[in-house]
Amino acid sequence: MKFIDEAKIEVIAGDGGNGVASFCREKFRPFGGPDGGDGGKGGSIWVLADRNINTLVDYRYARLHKAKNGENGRGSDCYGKGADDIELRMPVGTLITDYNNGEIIADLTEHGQMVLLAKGGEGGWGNIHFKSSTNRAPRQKSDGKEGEQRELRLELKVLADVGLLGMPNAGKSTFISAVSNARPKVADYPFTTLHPNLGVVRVSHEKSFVIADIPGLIEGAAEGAGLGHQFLRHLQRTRLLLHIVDLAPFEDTVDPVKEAKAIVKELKKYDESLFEKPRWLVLNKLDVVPEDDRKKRVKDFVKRFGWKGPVFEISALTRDGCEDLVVAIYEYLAEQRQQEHRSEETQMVEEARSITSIDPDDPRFKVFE
Ligand SMILES: Nc1nc2c(ncn2[C@@H]2O[C@H](COP(=O)(O)OP(=O)(O)OP(=O)(O)O)[C@@H](O)[C@H]2O)c(=O)[nH]1
Ligand SMILES: [Mg+2]
Repeated sequence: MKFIDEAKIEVIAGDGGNGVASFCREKFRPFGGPDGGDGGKGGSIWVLADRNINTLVDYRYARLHKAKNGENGRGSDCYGKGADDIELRMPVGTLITDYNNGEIIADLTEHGQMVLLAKGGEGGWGNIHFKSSTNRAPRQKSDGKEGEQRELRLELKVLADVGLLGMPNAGKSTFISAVSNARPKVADYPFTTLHPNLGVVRVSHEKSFVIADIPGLIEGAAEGAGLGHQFLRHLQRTRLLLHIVDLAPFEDTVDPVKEAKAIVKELKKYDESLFEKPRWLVLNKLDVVPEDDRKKRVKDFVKRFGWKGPVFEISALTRDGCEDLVVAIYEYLAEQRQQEHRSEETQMVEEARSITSIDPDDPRFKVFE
């Protein structure tokens, strides 16, 4: 499932500093001449594509990006200091267009790609530049140029990193509402969620991931019970599944272990590769379980479910335990991504090593004549 992550930002480059008209006034140098320095350049704003960032969520919070102005020049041949450039890091895949006329400014397709978004103004000239044989004491100087400014639209097609899986009423939508910007409907009847929802989870500055909430599954979904199981296809490209379980069902007759096993069975029926996908167990609604009973109930569940993987205990309603879970997910995803890059790099190195002699017909080489 793809959705468009969007943001609108404004970039304002710095103005150039003004040049200055000044003359050398030193003892024993009666005709010292002009010595007014140039203004420094204003800071420019660049974008840098970074594969370690995967959403635009930070740009929805920080909308205005302004670089500093260059310093004005001074006398005694002092040039004004140029202002530093600003580098905005955005995910690979971001399309940047001018908000007002739709012109494409940058299409970030590769890690490390850098594009200028707003150019800083040039510094003005001091009067030393205007000296000539006919005008030895120029009073001219020029002012710095204005920096560019632009309103930009950022767009990124994102895929969900994490998928939620569980029975109706398990608290999937409550969880995604607690941790992300998504606000799906939450209600105490089954099948409240009829369409998948995506939410961006912001862990900290420049750290975020995308989570997908899908309709609940029930036993027999493969045969069409409930809403069926076709929604599971939305989880196919995720990296991690969270199996959310209601540990405190309203009715005593409901056994959470039996329900959890039914979900896993449906998952396997739908697609073996989805079943093999990394999956974490998230026991929800712990706020309803009396505190002195929690440990025992969790232990009993894990044992009867025969679960060996990671287990998290949360209350999506009070948000207890949600933060720890979110941080653990982020760390897991970051580690996965790094491993992928590492293996990509190893593959490239191996490929390079496998080239023992240069064949001019090999399309990997460009022959310059
Ligand atoms: N006490 C308590 N109630 C919760 C918790 N999480 C969810 N609920 C309640 O459980 C009910 C179902 O929550 P939803 O988030 O709609 O569940 P869902 O899994 O999205 O359900 P479907 O969309 O029908 O599949 C709502 O009444 C929620 O308020 C929790 O941690 N504690
Ligand atoms: Mg729901």
